[in-house]
Order: sequence, then structure tokens, then C-alpha cells
Amino acid sequence: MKSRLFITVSAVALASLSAPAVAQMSMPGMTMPMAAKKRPTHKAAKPKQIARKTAPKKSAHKHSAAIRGSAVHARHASSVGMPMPMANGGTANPMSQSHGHPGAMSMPMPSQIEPQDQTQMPSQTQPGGTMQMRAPPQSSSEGMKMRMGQQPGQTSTSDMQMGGMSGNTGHEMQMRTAALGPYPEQRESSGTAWQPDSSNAMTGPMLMSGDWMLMAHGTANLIYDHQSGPRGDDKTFVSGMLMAMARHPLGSGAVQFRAMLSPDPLMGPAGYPLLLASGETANGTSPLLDRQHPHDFFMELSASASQNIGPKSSVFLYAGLPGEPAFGPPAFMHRESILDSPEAPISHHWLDSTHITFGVITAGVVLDRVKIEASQFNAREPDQHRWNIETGPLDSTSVRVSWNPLRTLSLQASWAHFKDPEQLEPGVNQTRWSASALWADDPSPGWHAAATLAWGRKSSNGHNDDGFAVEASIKHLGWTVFGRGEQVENRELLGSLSSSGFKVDKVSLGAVRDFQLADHLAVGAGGLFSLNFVPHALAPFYGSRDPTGMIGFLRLKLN
Ligand SMILES: [Cu+2]
Repeated sequence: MKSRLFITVSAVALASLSAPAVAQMSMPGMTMPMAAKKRPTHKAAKPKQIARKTAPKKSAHKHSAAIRGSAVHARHASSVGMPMPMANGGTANPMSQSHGHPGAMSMPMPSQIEPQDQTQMPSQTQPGGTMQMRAPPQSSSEGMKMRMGQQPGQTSTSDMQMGGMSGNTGHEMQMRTAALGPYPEQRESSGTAWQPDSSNAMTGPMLMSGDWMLMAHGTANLIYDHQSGPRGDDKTFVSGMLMAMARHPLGSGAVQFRAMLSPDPLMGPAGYPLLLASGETANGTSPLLDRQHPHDFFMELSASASQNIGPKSSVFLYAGLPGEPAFGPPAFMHRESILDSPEAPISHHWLDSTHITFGVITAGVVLDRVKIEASQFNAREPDQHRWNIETGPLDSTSVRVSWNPLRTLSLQASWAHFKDPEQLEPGVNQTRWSASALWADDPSPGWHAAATLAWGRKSSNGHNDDGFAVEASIKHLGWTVFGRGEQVENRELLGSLSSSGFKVDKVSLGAVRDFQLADHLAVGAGGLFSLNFVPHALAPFYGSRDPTGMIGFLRLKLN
């Protein structure tokens, strides 16, 4: 019954993909010059700006590839504090950033440069779409549904990237606000976490409905997993996530609702075999060892609201049940460096296991490239019941400072005090520290690369246990190659036999090849090989000092 619920929800989301009314989007690089609320004063704006607004009407299809990936949301000085999505938030296809492919221009064609004020043409229909009547019409894209699909293989999309456009400030250009502030949308990752502006991590279909921008993002993996040795196991299972977001302008900022669902509970309470992984429980009485716990069906149900307090600054509030507090790097399934890997990191509980926190409120301030935020949250890890929503006191605290010094780099440092996080260790508090650097760039035309360097520390009962992760991925054509190296100091691996800390390491290398099935849906096939390294003391338990893991997977991915 619960699985039926998930399937239904997934089916609805997938069905929306095939609707002709769906616009291609890349959340980070959302691409449509739409929803610009027009005011008469805009008639005086530069032709280029006007043309951007009018572009959807005249050339939504013809120039879809050009529009996708155009990078900046422009706002005229006279738009009275409303950050309007005139163009869009970024380089959806970083392959083409700054390479000036022929046909990659999102600059208006001459025929588009007509200073028409669409507010005077309320009943005009859009090509391929419907125009809802509304009096008075406020948006050039009111009710418009555009198809702006683009296959991943098509790299000749973008043109003007954020940096390029923001250099165009003679006319007070401004990026359209993201959910939490006036910066490129692709900076936003899971929860309130940041990633590099050059990231291309969240892709999926997008739909405008009035002033609402609706976005979907998701992956479903069918996995065969083999982990070697006496503590290993085999399993075939399904994992993944489906995320839906809805954003609307609010005052000088935006309100956003986000839901993320996971099919993980279908794999059963004991999760899947993953050597050296530990954390949470399958039955409420014993810890999960050498297995990765399933995520709860509800991974995120959150709302956020932001208000700009300056051209590059904002304040925001975020609340989730569940949600992600301001701690650590973005969650692994959203980190561009490793999101193609179907397995969880063994450093999950050092770095980012808080991404499914049952109860969190975060307040933050954005000052240009810096974000400072604090959360009050319920640090108790999810229990073995994976279909429910849990509650608890918001008695834990975290603080995170994020800094994107370059378009290609995102840094964070964070601290958290966890009150009573472990179901199996009641009354034991924990302090965690984390620092990370995320990088993303196009090393050469047609290639995209991402990397993460992260450190996390768990302190409790007088112990400090460190975890490190280095991750990288590179994409070219339909191929993605990804790898990760990790080291953690784990005191849970022998359960009640010993609470000594053991330094264990793991390296994994994998690849996946995606094939486009439809405009917004790709199917991929991939594999992954892992080598684990355990100290002598653990070798008898694992059968050797270097047990291995192998995973083969098929996946469906929204893009
Ligand atoms: Cu997790």
C-alpha cells in the first residue's frame, strides 16, 4: 500500500514529463526568460532586455536550445524591487559556457527585438502553449507552457554565462533571485547548502504555471550489489529519489516548497550490503553494520522564504519535516562529484547524514558570496520505521558559514551540537565539525568535471573520530566516470565486541552511460568497483585486509 503510494506519486511526476507542455530546465541553470512582470516603464528598457522578455512568445520552439542555458536574470532599475526572471539563472549546460558555439546565442534575433509590451496583448497565445486569461495579465508567460527540451548530447546551448552577463551592469542587470537570495540558482543544492555556481547537478523538467515555477528532479536505480567476505552479502534492490520544487516570487524574494521522496524503504529495513558502512538500525535493537540503511520515504518536506535586503544580500528562513539543517556539504545524492554513484559514502555519518532530519528550522543571511546560517533541529536519527514522519524536540544546534569565492568553487565550514542523536545510545550527545570544498568546471568544450574534498569530525564520550572524503566525476557525451576515496575512524564496526576506533579506507571507481529515452528522461547502465582496506585487527572479521565490493546498475534519470 505504501509502495503503491510511492509508485503513484512517481507516476504522476513521470507522466508530467511526457506532457508537451513541459519546459526543459536545469534547475541550476534554469533557462526560460519568463514570468517577467512587465511594467510600462519597461518600454524604455534596452531592446535586449525587452527582447528577452518577448522571446518566449515568438520563438519558444525555434530558439529553445538558445534559451536554455542563458544565464542571467535581468532586471531593470525601474522594476521596483521585484527581482524578475527575465532570462534565467545560469549555464544549464556548462559544456557550452564561454565557448561560443555557433547557434548558441541566446541574444535575441533581430526579429525579436520589438519593444512590444505584452501586457497590452492579454489574449495572445504562445506557440505550443496556452495562454490563460487573467485580468490584468501580469506576466508575459502567464500560463504559458513551453517546450524547451534539449538532449544532453546537444551541447550548443548556452552562451552568456553569469559572469559574462553580470559584467553587463551598465544597465543594472541583476540575476533572478534563487530560493534563498539574489544569486545564480545553480548555487543552491540540498537543504540550504551551496555548491559552485558552475554546477550542473540538478537537472529535470520544469513548468511555469502563472508565477509558479515547478521543477522536478530524480533518479531511480535498479541495483545488483555484491560485497565480498564473511561480512559481505548480495542483494538486488531499488534506490533513488524524486524531488519536486515549487517557487513563487514573494516581495523582494521568493517562497519555495520542496518535497523529496525515496523508494528506499522498498529495499527492506536492513538496507543494502555496504562494507564498512554503519549507522541507524533495522530493528530498533541492533545497529546496521556493513550495511547502508534505507532512507525514509519522506526525505524532505520543506518550505523556505527569502527577502532581499540589498542587490546582493538577503535573509531567509527554511523549515523542514524532514529537512536538512545547516551542517556539512550538500547531501551525497546531490553532490555533483558523486551523485552518479548508486552507493552511499561510508563517511555519510561524519559528513551529511543530517540531510533527513525530522524537524529543522534554519535562519540565514546571504552577503554576496557568503552565507551565514544557524539551525535548530531534532538530531535524533530516523528510526527503523521508514514510511512515517517522526517528530522530536528541536534541541540541537548547528551553524554553517559558506563561501563561494569563485564561480567554480564553494567552501563551507560548520559545527553542530547533536542532542541524543543515536536511537541505540540514548542520552549520548555528539558534537560534529565539518569543512568541505566543492568544485565544478568545464576543463574543455564538451567536458564537465566536479570534485569534492570533505572532512567531518564526530566527538562524543571524549573521542574525536574523523572522516575524510575525496570525490570526482567527469562527464563527456553520455558517459560519466566517477570515483571516491574515503577514510573514517569508526568505533561501531564490532558492535558490542569493541568500541575501539578503527581507521578504515575505501576507494571506488565507476562509470555509467546514459541514453536519452525522451526529452526529459534518460536510461543509464553502469557499474562500480570498490576496494576496502581494514586494519589487521579487523582482518579476521572481513576475511582479508582488502575486501571488495561490486555494483551493477540500471537507472532512470530525469534531465
Ligand atoms: Cu542519508
